[in-house]
Amino acid sequence: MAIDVGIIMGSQSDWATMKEAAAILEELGITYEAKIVSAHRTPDRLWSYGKTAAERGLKVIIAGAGGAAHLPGMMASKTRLPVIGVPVQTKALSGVDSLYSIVQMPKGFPVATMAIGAAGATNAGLMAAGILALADPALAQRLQAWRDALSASIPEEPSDD
Ligand code: RP5
Repeated sequence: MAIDVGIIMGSQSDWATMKEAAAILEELGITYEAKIVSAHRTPDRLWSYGKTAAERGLKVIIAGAGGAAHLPGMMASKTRLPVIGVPVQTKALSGVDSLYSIVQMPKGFPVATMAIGAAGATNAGLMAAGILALADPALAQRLQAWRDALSASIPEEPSDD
């Protein structure tokens, strides 16, 4: 089966965050793979992943990393596929370090940068879904239904419970 989304992360420790992206992709019926690809610890793996991503048929890459989070930007430099960056929350600087490392890309090599942490990972999955839905009407319907259900779950009045 063709895999549409590549979820990559700098470390095993990022999976607790990045699995939120995997969960939403699964919920929406989107195929994905999840790999540990570190810009600093496995640079050759990063290079070959980026070099082959498009020819392997991936359509979107979600890249999460923390601290000196160079993985999303380096991946964007190596593939023309859209790269969505997730700043992982860190202990030392709460993920602001990750955010700053990912967001401020030079002109020409964009990374679509999400919020810090789990919300960012979920939104990365939803952003990937939105991109894929442009060419997949059935997925567009599933995504719309997901959004409608979320809206319907929000009460109009606050409660003490
Ligand atoms: C980054 O360093 C990873 O993305 C991770 O968020 C952070 C810490 O990695 P570990 O020391 O937990 O492996 O490269």
